[in-house]
Amino acid sequence: MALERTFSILKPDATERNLTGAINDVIEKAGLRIVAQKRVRMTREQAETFYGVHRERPFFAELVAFMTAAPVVVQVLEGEGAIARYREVMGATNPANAAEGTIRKLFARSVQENSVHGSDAPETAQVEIAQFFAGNEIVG
Ligand code: RTP
Ligand code: MG
Repeated sequence: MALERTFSILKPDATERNLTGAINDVIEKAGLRIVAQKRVRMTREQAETFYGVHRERPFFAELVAFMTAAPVVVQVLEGEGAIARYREVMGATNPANAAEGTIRKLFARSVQENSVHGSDAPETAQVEIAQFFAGNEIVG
């Protein structure tokens, strides 16, 4: 499998509870390397762009409000098959369905406040990374 990069967000429910170190520990123990990381407060415009694919969904307004309510930590993760690997480590979107040992099983509060985001495909990973990081901010 090829070395790959994925985009990750430690969401407001995670930063609020001071869980960024605990989540990074799970990420690193899973064999993913954090090659870029910064703490930001997402603007409404950034959140609306980021979740543009969900614009017509009933939870969109609430999701944007949640994502902008407190700081997030945005990251680029690198590893063999990093996109699929991170989705596996995150667990199901709804923590009630997440497997034991996954980040969402361990930490998520609800289907919305589910602690982390991870890209779902190479194309989205590329777009999402470029929304938050310049090339020289990623050090592999
Ligand atoms: P993500 O994009 O954050 O990695 O999560 P995902 O692929 O597992 O979930 P997705 O379907 O893309 O939904 C994006 C985020 O929207 C919130 N959500 N709320 N209230 C709801 O029914 C609902 N469904 C999704 C979650 O924060 C989810 O991660
Ligand atoms: Mg998604």
